[in-house]
Amino acid sequence: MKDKILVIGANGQIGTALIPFLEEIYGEGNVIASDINNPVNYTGVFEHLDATKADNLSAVIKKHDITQIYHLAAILSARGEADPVWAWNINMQTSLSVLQAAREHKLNKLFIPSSIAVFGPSSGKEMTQQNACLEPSTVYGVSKVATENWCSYYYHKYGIDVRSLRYPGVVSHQSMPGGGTTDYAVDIFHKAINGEKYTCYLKPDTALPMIYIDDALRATIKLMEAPKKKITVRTSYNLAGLSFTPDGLYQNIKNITSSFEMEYQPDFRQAIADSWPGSIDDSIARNDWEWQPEFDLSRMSRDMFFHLAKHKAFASQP
Ligand code: AKB
Repeated sequence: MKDKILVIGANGQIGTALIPFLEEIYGEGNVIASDINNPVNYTGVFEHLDATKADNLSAVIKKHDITQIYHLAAILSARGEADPVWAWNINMQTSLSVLQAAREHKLNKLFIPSSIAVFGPSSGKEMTQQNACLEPSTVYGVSKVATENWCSYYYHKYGIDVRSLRYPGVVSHQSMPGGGTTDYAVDIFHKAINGEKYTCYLKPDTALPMIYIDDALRATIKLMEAPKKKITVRTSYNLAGLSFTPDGLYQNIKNITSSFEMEYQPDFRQAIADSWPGSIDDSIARNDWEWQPEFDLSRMSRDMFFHLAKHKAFASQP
């Protein structure tokens, strides 16, 4: 039987890019997109779903004979700080609904991502290890530490094959991120392509772990398709793409469009960024399922420009 995949949070930054990728692998009719908001341009099968409601989730699973779920909905680091209890409730209720549904409906596999936000000041700043101390500074990070442990619990207690990656900041052209601390690395390209000045909310020398969307999607599928015996981490795998600072990215973009200007006005997100690592040791992912990123800073910047220029030309067509 072919797998039928439900993507929760399909309108978000990763969901928007992942769905066409999954459709290529599993076939269009076998990927069901779902989100709490209706999609703008999506023409495939879509379910309006509030994943905090376990009954609604169960109904969608039954209706489409779902065998796998990619649960991508979450309140991210910066947005979560405005209302920590609300962010905790959404992040935990959705993750627990998905884990419980996997058990009830005997799903084959689950993907529930984590984030570099699980790390905090005590985790170590450079080449942060898989088993570093997890004392995060944001409610998003706290909810992801808890979710990682629930994933491990469901695997060991109930045999649910749930897999996870600690995503760094994702840089993508398909849609805008929302509510993260790493969002500047996407916003900056939109300003540059429109010939506008960018005001960065982080200091110029703030190094953060990032990953280009093509690498993030490849890592996700590689993890999900790896044989079960290769998966040695049942909380969440450290994952690295590249690391850069706002100034490094600015200089790189200036090589493509020399008139681009940027200024700095750090805000509350600086403290979040300062609590995170500057780089990640992902050697366990490299050993277990042969992970290897392909995009460095200049390749990523050129690819972002290429795609955003295409979107812009398309949008301005009569
Ligand atoms: C955020 O900035 O909150 C996210 C993340 C690193 O998980 N992009």
